[in-house]
Amino acid sequence: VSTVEIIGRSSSHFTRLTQIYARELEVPYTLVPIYDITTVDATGYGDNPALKIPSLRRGGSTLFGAVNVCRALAELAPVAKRLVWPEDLRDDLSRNAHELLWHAMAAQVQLVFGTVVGKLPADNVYFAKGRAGFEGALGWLDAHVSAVRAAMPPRDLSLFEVALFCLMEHLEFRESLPVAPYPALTAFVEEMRGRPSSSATAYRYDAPA
Ligand SMILES: N[C@@H](CCC(=O)N[C@@H](CS)C(=O)NCC(=O)O)C(=O)O
Repeated sequence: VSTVEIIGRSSSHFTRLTQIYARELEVPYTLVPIYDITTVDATGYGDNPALKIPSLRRGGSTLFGAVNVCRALAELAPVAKRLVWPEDLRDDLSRNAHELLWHAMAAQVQLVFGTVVGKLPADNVYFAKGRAGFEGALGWLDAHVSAVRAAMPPRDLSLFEVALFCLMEHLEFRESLPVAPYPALTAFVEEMRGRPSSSATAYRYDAPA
């Protein structure tokens, strides 16, 4: 398998999702860091016109977005793993769980980009409502995470679990929301933390050499 490039940041939860997939699926990769997340030049984002990370570059082609990247990594994987994708789970509970998880992933970006990077006031209705919905989604996930996981077939990896892990550790890394109100989610994080793919991708800020 030839080495692929993941364009992203070591401090990004969407990027970490793809890095954990690459490691678990034994696809060699190099992380091409983007140092300035405020730049509006698409070149730095692997030419993603939406100015978002991550992207995957392989074989002269570029793929945008974390879920796309995970799917492509699964196709490149030299090993057979049991993978669970959102479309494998068809009950309302599982579908709601994915909806709220993707919402929370995006809400974390909104909160951090707006109030930390953009230094905008957190009490503005845009962030106050964003935060309330974010907390609502996390509360729902905390109440249902056990049932959602119990409904999944035997697996080595699921997009839901890896993304949830990346999100929860990011809350602590960025100190955006306290994790204490979500005991089931913090217990889940402890379980996932032991994987070599988790420790190898711990959040940090990339710095130019
Ligand atoms: N739809 C994208 C969203 C990714 C995303 O929001 N990435 C964040 C970093 S974790 C980002 O690009 N933030 C910069 C910005 O929002 O301007 C995906 O699924 O990969």
